[in-house]
Amino acid sequence: MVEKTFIMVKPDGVQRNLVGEIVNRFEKKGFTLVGAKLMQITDELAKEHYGEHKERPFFGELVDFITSGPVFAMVWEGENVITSAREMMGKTNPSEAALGTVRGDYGVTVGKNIIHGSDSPESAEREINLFFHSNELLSYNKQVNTWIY
Ligand code: ABT
Ligand code: MG
Repeated sequence: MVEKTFIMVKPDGVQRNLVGEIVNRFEKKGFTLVGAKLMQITDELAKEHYGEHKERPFFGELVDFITSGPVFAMVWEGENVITSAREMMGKTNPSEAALGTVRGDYGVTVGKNIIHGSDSPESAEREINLFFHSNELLSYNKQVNTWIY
């Protein structure tokens, strides 16, 4: 099933020049980029985005971290992209993430784990709507998709 997911290079990934590397991995995998922007997350948006963690002890740090610098927000499309992207990212804690995943290859600690990806179809819809206006998402055909599907 063709789905869309929300992927974000976090402030640490932007500062460490990993935007290109991450975009490259998703492009080479065969997914289609349908929206992207460099942005500064406000306190309000951060609290909304991480709402499910608001009772957790690390909530304050999480909000401080995600608003500490620009992030690169993206929407990617493709078959099973929500689950595939989570696999490409690796486990939440980079010290447990497999080599070959973004977090396994580039991360060390859970507090700075480089990349975010929606964890379910419901989160994907919620997060895409939170970060993008519908007119920022494009629908187009790529010739190469005939060699992927
Ligand atoms: P996100 O993509 O940031 O949502 O990470 P992921 O979905 O893999 O993991 P979850 B469980 O959603 O964690 C959200 C952020 O909270 C941080 N965190 C999590 C901690 O700092 N300590 C913890 O004990 C846990 C469970 C990691 C995630 N983000 N960052 N940065
Ligand atoms: Mg999460």
